[in-house]
Amino acid sequence: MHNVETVSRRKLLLAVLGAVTGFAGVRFAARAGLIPPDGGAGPYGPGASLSYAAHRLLTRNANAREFPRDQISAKPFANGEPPKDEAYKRQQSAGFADWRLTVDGLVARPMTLSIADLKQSQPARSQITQLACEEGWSYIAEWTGAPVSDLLNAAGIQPNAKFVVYQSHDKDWWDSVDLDEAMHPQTLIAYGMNGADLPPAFGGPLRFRVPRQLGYKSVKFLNRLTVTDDLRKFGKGLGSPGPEYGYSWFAGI
Ligand SMILES: Nc1nc2c(c(=O)[nH]1)N[C@H]1C(S)=C(S)[C@@H](COP(=O)(O)O)O[C@H]1N2
Ligand SMILES: [Mo]
Repeated sequence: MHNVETVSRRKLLLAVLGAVTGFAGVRFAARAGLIPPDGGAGPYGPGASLSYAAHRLLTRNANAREFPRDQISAKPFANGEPPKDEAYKRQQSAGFADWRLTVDGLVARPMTLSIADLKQSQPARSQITQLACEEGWSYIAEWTGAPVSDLLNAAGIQPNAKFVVYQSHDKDWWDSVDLDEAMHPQTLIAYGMNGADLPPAFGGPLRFRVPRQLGYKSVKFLNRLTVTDDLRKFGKGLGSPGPEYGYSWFAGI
């Protein structure tokens, strides 16, 4: 694994040069893992690739801001409603005892966990962070959950793994992050919010919470994590449905 120190400013400079010098530079950036899987297909085009490269080189170990308790929003905004299908409603009335999270793909030990299993097998982490929607609104809440890194380490990540794809009970919603983001200590599988169980309106019973990126990457009603070496194997191959609609795959803030 590279880190900020070894992947030096020189490489960043080269990547920047690549962005202005064209093909050879782009090939270099691709080899160094500095091009997002949507290839900067979003509205910002190559600028989005440059932003990804800069984040990856300079902020790999940086944390999302954490807030003091008195900053927690009194009225957090739930964007949308919980799923309306019978299967979800049945789960909800059973207190989500039958909810399962599957971890599969490039792991040594694929697993399927209930929420009780998840709480019991993984240490809990809490953090007060902001959820920021691309539309401009945001709120601050305390999130509690299992770090994705702990869960993936328990499953045993295979050496060729590069991304984690995560899926929702909401079939149209899925997304992915690179392994740096997945293994970052603030990236959680959240089951708690502001000291209570994560409410359905906010993605209960489980949510992928990735506070270093925009709200749309924090997929609600989470039921599956798949470790992969290649995002082209999923959906239309752009890493998430977002880039099809003009949102960039990498949504670092
Ligand atoms: N399953 C699912 N996850 C989702 C969404 C959704 O509609 N369905 N909306 C996304 C968007 S665009 C944002 S900004 C946040 C909103 O989170 P909130 O409901 O906690 O405000 O959830 C994201 N995760
Ligand atoms: Mo959003």
